[in-house]
Amino acid sequence: MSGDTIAAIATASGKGAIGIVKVSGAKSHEIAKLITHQNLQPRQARYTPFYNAEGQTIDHGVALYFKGPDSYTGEDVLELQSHGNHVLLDQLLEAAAKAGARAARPGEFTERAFLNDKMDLAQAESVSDLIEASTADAASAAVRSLQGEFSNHVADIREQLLNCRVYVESALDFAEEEIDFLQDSDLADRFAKLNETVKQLLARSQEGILLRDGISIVIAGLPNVGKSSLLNRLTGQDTAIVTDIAGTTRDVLKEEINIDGLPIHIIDTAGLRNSDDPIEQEGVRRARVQIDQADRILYIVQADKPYENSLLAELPVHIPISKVINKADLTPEIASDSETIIVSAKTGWGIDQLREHLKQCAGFEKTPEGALMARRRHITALTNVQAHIHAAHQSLVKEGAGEIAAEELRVAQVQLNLITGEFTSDDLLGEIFSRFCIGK
Ligand SMILES: Nc1nc2c(ncn2[C@@H]2O[C@H](COP(=O)(O)OP(=O)(O)O)[C@@H](O)[C@H]2O)c(=O)[nH]1
Ligand SMILES: [Mg+2]
Repeated sequence: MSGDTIAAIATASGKGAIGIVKVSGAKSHEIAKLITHQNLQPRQARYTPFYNAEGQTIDHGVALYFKGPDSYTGEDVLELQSHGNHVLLDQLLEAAAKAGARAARPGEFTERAFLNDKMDLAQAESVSDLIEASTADAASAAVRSLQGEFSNHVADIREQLLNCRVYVESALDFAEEEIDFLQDSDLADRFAKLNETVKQLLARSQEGILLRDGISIVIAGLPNVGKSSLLNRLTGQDTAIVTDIAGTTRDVLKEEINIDGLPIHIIDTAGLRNSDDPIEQEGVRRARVQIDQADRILYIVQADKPYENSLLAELPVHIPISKVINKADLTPEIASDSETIIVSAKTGWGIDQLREHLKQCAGFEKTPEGALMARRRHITALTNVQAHIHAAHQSLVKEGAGEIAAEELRVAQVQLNLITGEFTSDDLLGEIFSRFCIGK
C-alpha cells in the first residue's frame, strides 16, 4: 500500500446534479470525520453536511466510506457526493487537502488498484478505454476487457505455453535416446491449439482497437469533382460549402461517421492544383499534409471527365488509394474497372457500396464472440508471442532442437507477461496511467 492519501474531483467539469470527490489512502476515515463530523461505517451511505476546516457548511450530500481491501483501490476510500458545481467541489477538495490528502495524479486511483492486485494492467487500461469509448460497440468491448475476458484468454495462453514448455523441457531432461518430436502427434496438437488461441485473441483485440480508433480517410482530387459534396453526403450534414467555383474549399474539414460501429474520420481538403491565390496555395499545402497522414485516400474523379489531369502519380505511394468516380448522374455509361467505386454525391447513388468498401478496407469483420478492447502494445506482444511459438515449433519438427524450442517458449512467456503487467517497468506504468483522466 502506498503511504499517502490522495484526493480528486471524480466527475466531469461543468455543472450537474451531482459531483463527486474521491479520497483514497490510510487517512480516508479521518478525513471523513473532519469533513462530515461523523464516524462513518463501511458501505453505509450517510446523508450529511460537509464542513470546511473552519466548521462552515460547504454543502449537504452523501458520504460513502469503503474499508480496504474491499474498495476500488484496495485502500480505504471515501466518496463525497455533493451538488455538481465546481465551486463546491473545489472547496471539498480543499477541505480534504487540509485534512491531509494530496491531489491525485491522472489515473492514480486505478494505478493503486493495479498495484494492490484489484485488477491486472490490461483491465486497468480498459477502464480508461471505457471512459473514452465513443460508440456502444467500443464500450462493450471495453467492458468485456474490464471484466477480465481479455486477461482470461491471456491466462489460458500462459497455461498452454507453460504446458508446452514443461513437455519440451522434461523430454530434454529425461530422454535417453533422441526424441522424435516430428512423430509426436500430442505435441503437434498442443502447438496447433496454442496457435489457434493466440490467433483468436489477436483477431478480437484487433477488432477492439479498430472500434476505438477507427480509420482516417482523406478525400482528395482536382477542384470541383465533388469532394465536399461527398463529405456532406457521407455525414448526412451540410458541413462543407459546395459551389461550382473551383477552389471553394481551403480549410481542412474533419468529420466523424460510424459504419456499423466502426468510427471513420473523414477529412475534406482543398482540390489539388497550382494556384496564384496564396490562400488556396496554403489550402493545397494543408491538403497534402493530411493526405500524407491518412490511413486511406479516397481519390475522386468526375464521371464526365474521368481522365482529366490524373493526380495519381502525385499521391504518396505508401498510402492505399480507393478510386471513386463521382457525378455518376451526369453520364449514362461509365467505363471503370472492378476496383473503382461509382457514386453520385448529388443523388446518393452508390454511397452504400462506398460505405461497405470502407468497412472492408479497414479489415473490419465482426468476430462472432465480440471484440475485446486492447492496446497496440498488447497486439505487439501477442504478435511476438505468436512468432516465438512458431519458431519453437519449427525448431522442434525441422531440427529436433529441443533447447532452442524451450528458449523460444520462454521468451514467448516473457512477452505474454508484459500484457498483464507481471513484470512491467515503472516507466511504462507511468506512461500508461498518465493518460487517464484525473479522479479515475
Ligand atoms: N451532377 C452532379 N453534380 C455534383 C455532384 N457532386 C458535386 N456536384 C457539383 O459539383 C460542384 C463542385 O462540388 P464540390 O463538392 O464543391 O466539389 P469540390 O471542389 O471537389 O469540393 C458543385 O456545383 C456540386 O453541386 C454529383 O454527384 N452530381
Ligand atoms: Mg470542396
